[in-house]
Amino acid sequence: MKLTGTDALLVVDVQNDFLPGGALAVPEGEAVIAPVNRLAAHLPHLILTQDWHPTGHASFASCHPGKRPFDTVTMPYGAQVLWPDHCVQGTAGADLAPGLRVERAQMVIRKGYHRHIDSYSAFLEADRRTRTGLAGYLAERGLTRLFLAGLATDFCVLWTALDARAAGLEVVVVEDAVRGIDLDGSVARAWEAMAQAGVGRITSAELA
Ligand code: VGL
Ligand code: ZN
Repeated sequence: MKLTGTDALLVVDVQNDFLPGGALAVPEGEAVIAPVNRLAAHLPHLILTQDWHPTGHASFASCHPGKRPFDTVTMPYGAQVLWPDHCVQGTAGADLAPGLRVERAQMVIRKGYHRHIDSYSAFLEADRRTRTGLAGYLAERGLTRLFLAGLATDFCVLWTALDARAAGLEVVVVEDAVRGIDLDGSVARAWEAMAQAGVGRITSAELA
């Protein structure tokens, strides 16, 4: 696929807590690192996200007496899956994976830092009102097509892809550079929802 100066690679949440041994390990999460590194060296623009929660974040099961990780609760903004404590600001689990070669990154968007609001999407938090600033950044820089890689396919990649489409961007997910958590078929549903929204799919070999 031919790339242009308005293309960016967005690497979602490739952080220690989402890798084997981490607090919320995504199956085969480490497999995204090699393709991400190849793409990161190749795409004209590189943007990263980091899940970045304060201690006691409302998405943590530990903050909901009687609840366990992967239970669902109702928050003021709707349903919320509860997670093990993960990606706490300033901890090793929140660090980018040590094998990532992303020195070229021009922007790092942190999300999920409001104690009472989760944010899977890199654009819009779970209240669907609070903006991260990423849409404005992309607009100011004239970046109109996003290639998505990272973790997890069925949560942060999915929501980021859908919100990017809603913001009028072209979106292509690099299928071998993402992995999912997969709660009750959520990975298959994520691919369907992204296809419905006009999100493209490509392999890293077609790009770099
Ligand atoms: C994520 C669950 C909780 C993700 C972040 O990066 O997909 N999933 N926080
Ligand atoms: Zn999180």
